[in-house]
Amino acid sequence: LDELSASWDELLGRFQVSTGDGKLDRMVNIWNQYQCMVTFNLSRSASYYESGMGRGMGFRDSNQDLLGFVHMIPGRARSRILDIAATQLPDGSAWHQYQPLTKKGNADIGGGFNDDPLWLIAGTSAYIKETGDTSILSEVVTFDDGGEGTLFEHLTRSFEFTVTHKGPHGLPLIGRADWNDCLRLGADGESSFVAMQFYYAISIICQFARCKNDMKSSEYWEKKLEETGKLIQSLYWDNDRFIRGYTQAGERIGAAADKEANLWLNPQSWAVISGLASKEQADIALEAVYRHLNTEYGAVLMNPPYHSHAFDGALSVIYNQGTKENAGIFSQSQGWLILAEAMCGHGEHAFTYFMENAPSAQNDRAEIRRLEPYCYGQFTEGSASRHPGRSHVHWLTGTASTMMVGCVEGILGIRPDLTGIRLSPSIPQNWDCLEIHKDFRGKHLHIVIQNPNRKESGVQKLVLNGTELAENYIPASLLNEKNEILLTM
Ligand code: IFM
Repeated sequence: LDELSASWDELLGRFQVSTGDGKLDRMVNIWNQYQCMVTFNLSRSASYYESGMGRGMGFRDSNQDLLGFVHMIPGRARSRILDIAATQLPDGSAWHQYQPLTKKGNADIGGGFNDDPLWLIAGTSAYIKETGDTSILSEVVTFDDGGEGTLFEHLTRSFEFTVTHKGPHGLPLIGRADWNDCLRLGADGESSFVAMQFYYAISIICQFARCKNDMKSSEYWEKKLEETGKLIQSLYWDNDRFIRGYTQAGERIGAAADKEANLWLNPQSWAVISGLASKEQADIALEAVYRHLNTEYGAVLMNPPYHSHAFDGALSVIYNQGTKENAGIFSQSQGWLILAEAMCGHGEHAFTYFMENAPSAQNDRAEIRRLEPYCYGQFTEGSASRHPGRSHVHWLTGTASTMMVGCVEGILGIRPDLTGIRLSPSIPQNWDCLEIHKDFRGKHLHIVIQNPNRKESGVQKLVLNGTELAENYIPASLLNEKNEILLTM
């Protein structure tokens, strides 16, 4: 028992925070990390929900599960990325799921979810940013047909797949569906979620080019980013919100004038996360979310729910209003929302969203939530349901990972990039001091954040091992074995 306890102390000790808020600390320090380990190990596969070949490790899911786990055991995240890449099809597309035992794509489930390939870029980028290990890009990995190429080649094919699968407006096709399994826009349907992932992928390539000091390539990719951004903006921004997509028939989904589902959560948060939204758009879109989607248990996935005006591909209409993808509070999306709010410097909102949905904040309403007060479930019933606040599908969700990123990179503002780490906390104003311990690329960081003027974001001063830095960024090359970091907001 002592050994077991010591091994968890060591694992969880790689990231610890003390904010003064016990509910947040308990989630981030213990239970969230524990659930990250569970989802990393089991994905949505070898769980109580296992049903033979009908399920496997999700291509998208497993990439997402990495994001909150990579700091714990980077070596395992590395092998997982290579395993996932080995199931990729030669045209860059992906089987939607693969079997954990054979590590082969599951043909019974098939492929065609066009968000899948782009998650490989996001997963790999998160691994490299945390570890600095670019050697992973040179690893040779097979494709599903037995051909092979470096991981970098796999990422290129993910990218090329999107480039060669665009719809009538020149925006990425959704394929069978995107992150939202219930959204079927048809063969020519285009998804703003995939478009934003695509924009994000190009921005990652830009960062790689800049980091290599490859000015020519960096200029090329910056131009691509700008062109793509303009196109997405012109077709998906609708006054105070980003719409969800275009159906095959050219119908806009998620526009303000729609009778149902006229505001969707994910395009608003992803517009910020991807870097697409201007500061003004981000503030407006997030305010719309707060006004129209937020509830005391978190923000619903879209509103109003589908009932009488669902288009043909709106599969979520089969769910009761306020549940699952039909205006339920999808837990994973709360993490993205927290991250987006924090990236905009809205510490109060970021923390409010965290508390509304945090398992540790539900102890006094367990009879409503009906889920263990330490783990996330897939969704909580929204305001349109007769049981608002009731939660479902415990453990089997990518939420722990997304929430870990929302809290650590978002609220606490610890944002590693290719060459170092940016510190940009976005916290509630009543926090006056917090302390973080983090292992980073084999070194230890002890970060103290002081907030004497009760700000929700903004950095006044950053001192690394006694030396004041020019901005809120620490180049990895300046780090010692042990580092004392003092940030003043
Ligand atoms: O994104 C999916 C996930 O892959 C499986 N569960 C439902 C989510 C939203 O549709």
